[in-house]
Amino acid sequence: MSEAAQTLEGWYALHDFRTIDWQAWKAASEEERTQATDELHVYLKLWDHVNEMKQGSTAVYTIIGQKADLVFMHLRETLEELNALENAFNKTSFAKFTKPTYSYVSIVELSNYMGQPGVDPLQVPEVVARLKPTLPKANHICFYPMNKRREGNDNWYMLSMDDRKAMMRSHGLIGRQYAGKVKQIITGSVGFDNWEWGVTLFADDALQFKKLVYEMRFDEVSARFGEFGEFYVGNLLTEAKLSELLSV
Ligand code: 76R
Repeated sequence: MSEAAQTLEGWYALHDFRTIDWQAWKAASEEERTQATDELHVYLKLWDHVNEMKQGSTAVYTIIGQKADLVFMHLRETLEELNALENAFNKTSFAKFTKPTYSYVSIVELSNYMGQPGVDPLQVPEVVARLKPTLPKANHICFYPMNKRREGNDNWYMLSMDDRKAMMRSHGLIGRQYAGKVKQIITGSVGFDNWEWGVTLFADDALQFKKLVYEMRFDEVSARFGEFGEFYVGNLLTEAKLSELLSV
């Protein structure tokens, strides 16, 4: 049996994708719409407060294309909290005008492939900060789930630790060239959801998602072992953009 990578886990993650039922929204009375919008604002404020208190973090983006209209990405200490906030949102009068389209359950994960021998990662402040990150207010988000292949000679899980380390080093070196342009949050989802990882990227310039993901396709770990789910790309939903979005 090959050696499992050691992983560190941080906050649990829920990516909650919704579409807006525009027909119902347009058919609703002005009063109903105002109440729904006000309730949504209350939740956005509440989530901002959670961010400020560093008890979790929530990002809200609009999604381009027909897979969804909105994503709420929530990071919290426990699955109970994620479940509670999902249910609380579902009970709002705004939720009545949305339909769930996709969700993803995972946990912020760092693996030890790039770790320094003899250093306890939990004593490194940058590592601890990355496990419980405040989600950035970048202009754009990109999310997709992925697996590492397990087929014939391309079985990631049968490779030695040294081989995997070498490939992850090359992966990390490509990633580092995008430092300052793309922020990645890797969430592990083995045992929680249908894929092995969620990849969430944030950038001010959405084109950098394409550049980074494309460059990685040529790198062995993605070229041989990467299997990908559906891609979602979105724009930051600010308070001003929300009013614009919901005005009919
Ligand atoms: O954590 C670190 O920054 C150390 C290096 C590193 C690890 C261990 C790293 C760096 N990643 C790691 C793990 Mn990554 N990453 C992806 C994708 O589309 C694709 O081809 C793959 C999707 C992107 C775009 C990306 C970006 N990474 C992982 C893992 C877990 C693997 C395992 O445990 O087997 C996955 C699934 C994964 C996938 N990676 C980086 C990036 C970027 C931008 C970096 C540099 C981060 C930085 O230095 O700030």
